[in-house]
Parts: sequence; C-alpha cells; structure tokens
Amino acid sequence: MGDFDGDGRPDLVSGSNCCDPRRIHLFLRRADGSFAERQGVRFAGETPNKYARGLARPHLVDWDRDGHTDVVIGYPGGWKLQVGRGPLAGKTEVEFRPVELSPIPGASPIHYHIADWDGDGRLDVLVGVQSDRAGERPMPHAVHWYRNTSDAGPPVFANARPLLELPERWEMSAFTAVAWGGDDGPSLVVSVWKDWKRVERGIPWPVASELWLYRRRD
Ligand SMILES: [Ca+2]
Ligand SMILES: [Ca+2]
Repeated sequence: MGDFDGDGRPDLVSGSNCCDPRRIHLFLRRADGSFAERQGVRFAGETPNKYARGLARPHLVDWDRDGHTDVVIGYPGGWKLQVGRGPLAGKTEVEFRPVELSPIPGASPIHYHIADWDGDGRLDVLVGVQSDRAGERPMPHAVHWYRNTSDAGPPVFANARPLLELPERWEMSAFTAVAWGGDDGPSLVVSVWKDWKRVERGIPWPVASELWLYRRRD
C-alpha cells in the first residue's frame, strides 16, 4: 500500500502474478474508500531478472525522500531492487533503475519487505533468504535486516544483520512487518510451510502451512 498518485489516499499495488515480468498492477483508492478497476503499470528500463515472472514484490514508498512516492520492487532470487521514481500520478509506464544490495554470502532472496524496522525514521530493507547452494547442507530460512544509515536522499545500507531463523524443515514463502497489538515497534508475520508430500494432479503441496508471529525484542 502507498499513495501512488499523491492524492493522500493509500493505493494498492501487486505483482503481475503470472505472467508478465514487465508489469505490476495498480488499484487506485477512490474517495469513498473503495478501489478503482485494476490498471497495469509497465516497466521501462532494465529487464527484471529471470525469476521476475509473476513474482514481483512491489512497494510504494518515498525511497529517495523527495516528497514523491516511488515504486520499489524486489524479486526472489536476485539482490537487485528496481526503483521507479515519482511523481507517479497518471503514469502507465515507469522508468526503473536497479539498486544492488550487498549480497549475503551463501544466501538467495525469497522475499523483500521495506519498513522502518528500528523506528529511526529511515526506511530499511528486510529480506527473507534461503540457501543458494543445492546439494550441500542447506542453511535455515532466515530474515535479515539492511539498516539505512543515511538521513537524506536514497538509502545507504549497512551490511545485513540476521533477525530470525526458521526451525529445521520449515520454509518461508513471504512475510510482512506490522505493528502488533499496540507494540511500539514492528513485529514480523511470517508465512511458513513444510513437508512437500501431498501431491494433487502431479503438483506437490505442503502438508503444513501456517502464519507465525515474531515479536520484536528491544
Ligand atoms: Ca520519491
Ligand atoms: Ca530505520
């Protein structure tokens, strides 16, 4: 959610969810609170990576702190975020430029989230990761935090720091940061699954699928 067109109302964006890696979907908010019909916002600029198909994780935030909402997209499997700068009102095509994060050794991104994790007023990047090596003993799925150390302009990130690890056999599909039950800081809600044993129509499905809440420890 975020204010795409600068009218003060939070709008909704989503990935294209099969099969157009060069498009995200936008639902503008009407004055009565309902959402307008879906519209596409196309990419101009660098082609997203091969994992982009239908798996974009778009955010609407003021990335460069110039007062205009920007679109920031992360993709599973890659360390590049794509940033499309605002003002965005009325645009159906946005020029995106890549911003490369410092990779976490041995890890591959599953999911990105953008939030001010430590409450210092600077937007940070959270990334969920898995092992990037097949065949070796895999590292547990985990969430790491790239802290923004800059007070103005585009973020400048410190090296990633681990926030949590999932127990063995559990895998992460996505997560979000929320203020939970009146907590001062954000907590993490993580969507997890395990045991890909159930097969329907030739497709494996997890036996267990749950949402886990991780409260922030100060
Ligand atoms: Ca901006
Ligand atoms: Ca912060």
